[in-house]
Amino acid sequence: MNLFNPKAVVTALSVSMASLSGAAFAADSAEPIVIPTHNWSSQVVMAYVIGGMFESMGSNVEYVPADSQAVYEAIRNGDVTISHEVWQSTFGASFYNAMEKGGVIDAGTHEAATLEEMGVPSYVIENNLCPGLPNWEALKDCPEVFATADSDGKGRWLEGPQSWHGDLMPVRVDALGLGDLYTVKFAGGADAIWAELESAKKEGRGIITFNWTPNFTDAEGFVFLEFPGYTDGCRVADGGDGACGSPKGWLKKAANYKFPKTHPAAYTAFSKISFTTTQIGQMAALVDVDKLSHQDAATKWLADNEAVWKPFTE
Ligand code: TMO
Repeated sequence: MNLFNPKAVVTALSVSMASLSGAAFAADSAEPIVIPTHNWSSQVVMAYVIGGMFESMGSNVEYVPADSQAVYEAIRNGDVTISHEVWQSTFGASFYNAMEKGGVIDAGTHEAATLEEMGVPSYVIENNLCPGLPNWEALKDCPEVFATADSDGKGRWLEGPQSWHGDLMPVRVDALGLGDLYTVKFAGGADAIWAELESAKKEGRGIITFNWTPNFTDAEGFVFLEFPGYTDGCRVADGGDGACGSPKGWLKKAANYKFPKTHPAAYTAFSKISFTTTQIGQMAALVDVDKLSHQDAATKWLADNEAVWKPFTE
């Protein structure tokens, strides 16, 4: 630069000021991005996976255990920044309610399609323990196959924790006319479902549990029961009689409406994130099959899958 040429000095100054202010506009806030953790494995591993991605971009993150229904209100009022696994069947209503009140935005949809439904391990079908399954009507002829010590002689549906679905399944059992034959028991947590599936398998015993895909069980053989098809409005909460199965649904991401402004780079990365059925199944399997901690599972997943997640951050 020729310091004796005033025009060159002015040009150099304005260029450096422009890039300075450009940097100021693009920089993400140092305030932590608050990521919720819930009570199933892929969600917790993915929390640390996404947190690790944000940290690789220079952001600060914080993890908070949160109820998986109440979290949408917490996102709406800004206590929590994002939700990275919004499952249509269980949480679609809470998500849309919070959006309608204002303060929550839809940050895109994962590639993975979802199903959250009652089902049986594949050996139940292969060994013909209840002929006609997976069609739900076959259940009418074999409640005793699914009876347990605590089920009063009825067949048992082992549902997940009540915090996921509320009374959806007890209502469904009655709506389908199965109330005299089946009873719904709620598992204390996901681990109780996996323990029951394992012991039933050892004994070759019939068992009906709630389960979902993507999950580690995709690789092990689990068959979802086929109920009358889901339609908008078929559930009691939506004005219907409840005699329907779960939707073949979406898996979305949600964020507080300020997130794009406070953390534009992290928000852009978050909006690009799209995980597949295989990737989400792997995240769950690292914990539920390989028995890693959630944090170690995320560290391993990030190390093994840089080609998947790096492009989301660029
Ligand atoms: C919300 N869940 C995936 C456990 O169904």
